[in-house]
Amino acid sequence: MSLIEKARNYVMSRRSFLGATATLAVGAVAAVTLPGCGLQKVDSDRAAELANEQGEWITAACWHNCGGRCLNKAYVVEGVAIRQKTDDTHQDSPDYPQQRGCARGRSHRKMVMGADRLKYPMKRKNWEPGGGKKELRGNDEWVRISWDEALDIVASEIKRIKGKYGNVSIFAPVGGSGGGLEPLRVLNAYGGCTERWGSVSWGAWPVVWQQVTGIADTGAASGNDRFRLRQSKLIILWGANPAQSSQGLPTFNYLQAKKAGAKFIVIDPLYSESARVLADKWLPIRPATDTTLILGMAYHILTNNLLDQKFLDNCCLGFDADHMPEGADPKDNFKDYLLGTYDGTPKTPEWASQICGLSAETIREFAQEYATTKPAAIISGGAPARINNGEHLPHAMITLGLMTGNVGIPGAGVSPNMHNSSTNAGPALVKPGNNGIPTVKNPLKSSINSGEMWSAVLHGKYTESKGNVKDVNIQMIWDWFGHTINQRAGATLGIEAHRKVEFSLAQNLFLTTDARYSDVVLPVISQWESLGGLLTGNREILIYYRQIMKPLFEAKSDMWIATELAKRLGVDPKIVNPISEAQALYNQIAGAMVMKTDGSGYEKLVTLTADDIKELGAQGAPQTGRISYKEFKEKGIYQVPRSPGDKLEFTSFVDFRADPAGKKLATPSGKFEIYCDSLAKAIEKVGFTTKSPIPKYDPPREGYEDGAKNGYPFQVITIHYFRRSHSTLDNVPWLREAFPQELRINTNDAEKMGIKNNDIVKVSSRHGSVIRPAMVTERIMPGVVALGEGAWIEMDEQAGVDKAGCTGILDGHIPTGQGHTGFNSCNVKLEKYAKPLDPDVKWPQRIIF
Ligand SMILES: Nc1nc2c(c(=O)[nH]1)N[C@H]1C(S)=C(S)[C@@H](COP(=O)(O)OP(=O)(O)OC[C@H]3O[C@@H](n4cnc5c(=O)[nH]c(N)nc54)[C@H](O)[C@@H]3O)O[C@H]1N2
Ligand SMILES: Nc1nc2c(c(=O)[nH]1)N[C@H]1C(S)=C(S)[C@@H](COP(=O)(O)OP(=O)(O)OC[C@H]3O[C@@H](n4cnc5c(=O)[nH]c(N)nc54)[C@H](O)[C@@H]3O)O[C@H]1N2
Ligand code: SF4
Ligand SMILES: [Mo]
Repeated sequence: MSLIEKARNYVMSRRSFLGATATLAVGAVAAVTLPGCGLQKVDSDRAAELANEQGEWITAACWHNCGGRCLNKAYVVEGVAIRQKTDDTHQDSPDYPQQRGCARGRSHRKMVMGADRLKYPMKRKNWEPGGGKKELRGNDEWVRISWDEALDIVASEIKRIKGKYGNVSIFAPVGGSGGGLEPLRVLNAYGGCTERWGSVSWGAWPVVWQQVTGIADTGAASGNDRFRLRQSKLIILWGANPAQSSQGLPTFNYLQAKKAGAKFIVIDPLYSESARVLADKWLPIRPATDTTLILGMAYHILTNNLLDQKFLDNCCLGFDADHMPEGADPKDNFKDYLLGTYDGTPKTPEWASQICGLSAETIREFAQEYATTKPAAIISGGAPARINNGEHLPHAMITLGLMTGNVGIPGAGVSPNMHNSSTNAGPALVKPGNNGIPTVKNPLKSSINSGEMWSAVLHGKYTESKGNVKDVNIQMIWDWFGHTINQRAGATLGIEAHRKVEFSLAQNLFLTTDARYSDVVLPVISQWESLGGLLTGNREILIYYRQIMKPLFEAKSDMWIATELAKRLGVDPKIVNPISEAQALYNQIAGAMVMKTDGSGYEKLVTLTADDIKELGAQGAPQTGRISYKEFKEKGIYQVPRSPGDKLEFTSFVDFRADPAGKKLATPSGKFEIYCDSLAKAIEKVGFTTKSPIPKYDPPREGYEDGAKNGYPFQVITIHYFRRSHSTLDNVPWLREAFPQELRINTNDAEKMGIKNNDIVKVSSRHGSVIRPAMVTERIMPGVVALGEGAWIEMDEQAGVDKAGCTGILDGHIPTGQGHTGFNSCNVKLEKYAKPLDPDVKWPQRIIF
């Protein structure tokens, strides 16, 4: 009997023991977890047994929005992954490194085959058309239902809600991690829906970067590739922690730059893992105050004649009164703002020090070092800009680089270069083809910002644009490939909103927070159970992962669900699902392109014979490419050969710097815009807050200044965490054990409050409370606490606290700026919590059937 069959039988027998329904009241799952459940039990029992059996190493997807991308291989016996390993396709070397995975990737087996996988469609016991006892969402029992019943319920609720309220009442808040869009295909083909908009990821970077530099791509197009980085003399990691948030290769690449002589300065409230590995100097700064540090530095640079005046004159708009755009008030230039000529406040290091917490002396020294070391690179994560009304931060940071001319030179630059392009900026050197599935457009123009979506559901109003408040009556929420309640600010309102609507639906692999507060839950397959696909990562790699196992239990793909719903809604299934899965995969492989070694353009990557095409089960013509299909399939990766000095190196803005008049930037002035009218107008148009055309400090809502005055003496930062990719993988017991979800608090603060290591602390913001054990450490500055984002909400409704420490509970539902979410501007107060709390690794898993 195969392992999967055993697992099936095991779970089936438990199910009959438990009866046809199972309870998953909040915090009451203990009944179903006793003897080590289902797959994991069988998995561990059989792993040793199968260990010597002949299997195959197959490239397995590591498909999450994890900030890296590595080669992940599974040893598959009888259709079961019994072991994992990472890249050993070639010898490791600094110039041609292996693409090695992290602890999360190497634990994937425990997620995909987790005992808590959703196995069958389910409905809430007290559900009725229109909602039934809606207040029971999150506390009701689950009833297993057939796929037919599940799809019939979903289709009839969609029809009913459309008939009664119109398509606009169906809310499909597309995920932050940019997952599949299958539900949108069917909804759009059926008349449309209301969507969600606004970056929940890169903070204020995207619109600022685009308007000020003219480049739309925020991450990959900014900075240096890994070879050019080795030319840097000084690398400033400004609120960037690649060792944790760009796992895989980047830290290794930074170490090569360090070996080549770069000095590292880390600016971060935390003495982060990256600081530990790389930093020559650590500058602890109060969260959400970085703009003041930059202005203080800029003042020093200006008043000490450290400017690159020629670069400013030729390449930038708006630095001083002589370089302002036509029609603008000359008084509104940046130089006079720094000097305080008209507002009476010079932005001196002393002024900055009061806000950011670094001494004026430190600010001067840092400014002096930055301005006199060339080339120097400022590399920022999203974190310092992930603050309310924070557009001034990226604008000021870019301006600092412009003032010293540290831009457009190999090894220099200012960039939000993080995530999987970290340490390796530049156009993709290898990329997949288009899968050939056309998008289905939403006929409605209805979309609500993340910072207003829950209040819109609860109160029926949202901002469409400046001065344009619209009514909306949301009656259905459909969550998929995103963790909508958990991963957005204002999670308490998210729960209320889910309890208010007439129908709430989730499709996922697990009983996530969204699923828990839904009426119907649909189990989906993981990528390990799909036919396969291509994954991009850093610019040098393309991963080809294949099917590891057949779909587990009754899990189905998102596309299958959308297609079946289309049939029930009278929509042509061909619109929703126009080509086979095999054809879509083939299209990506056949269309994959690789940069020619001389950098002059792309050529086909994969040679495909008629037999290969047949094996792939697709239609197409044979073609010649750089590598054979067999090699691509067996290695599961193509990695572009590189060497220092090759024609594929990259530094942004080199061409522009060399010829500013000929190679203009795509901004209105053709230059970098320190005075950026289009940015100010773009922000104003959104309708939440305004921004000056120059980078003026504008204290963020719920930033440092706001909390100290109002009874919230601490600031919380919500960091991307080792344990998981956002919320994904949070349920893997190995990872829970290895990386506890702790509240980091400074030793002096803890002492003052009588808090010791592992004491349970209640953290409260204006928006909600969580409890977590303390990790008392000198590796965080006083006045700041840190909590990893992504823990799955586990409400103790009586006490009004989330026991898991989900940061979405603490962060406010606050729309500002370009409509991004400001997760790192949040004020909290702390108190010792009287009741004990078990480590979350000991909590029952969310197993229903
Ligand atoms: N392990 C892990 N890695 C991930 C992810 C994940 O979920 N888990 N998610 C990925 C995704 S989608 C993204 S967008 C990226 C995000 O990547 P980042 O934004 O770079 O990651 P963060 O952990 O939020 O913050 C980086 C560092 O900034 C510091 N910081 C926080 N607030 C401030 C501030 O106001 N000023 C300064 N100077 N520093 C500050 C933090 O202490 C942290 O050390 O991470 C990616 N990588
Ligand atoms: N407080 C706070 N919150 C944050 C952040 C922060 O710094 N602080 N960071 C933010 C950032 S940078 C980002 S990018 C967002 C990420 O926000 P989200 O995208 O909402 O978060 P994920 O945890 O990545 O959610 C992915 C979900 O999709 C599911 N899934 C995976 N594969 C499939 C599939 O094939 N089909 C379906 N239907 N589901 C699938 C996973 O199980 C998981 O539940 O979070 C943001 N949230
Ligand atoms: S960094 Fe991402 S892709 Fe790489 S192993 Fe970890 S989770 Fe997987
Ligand atoms: Mo993100």
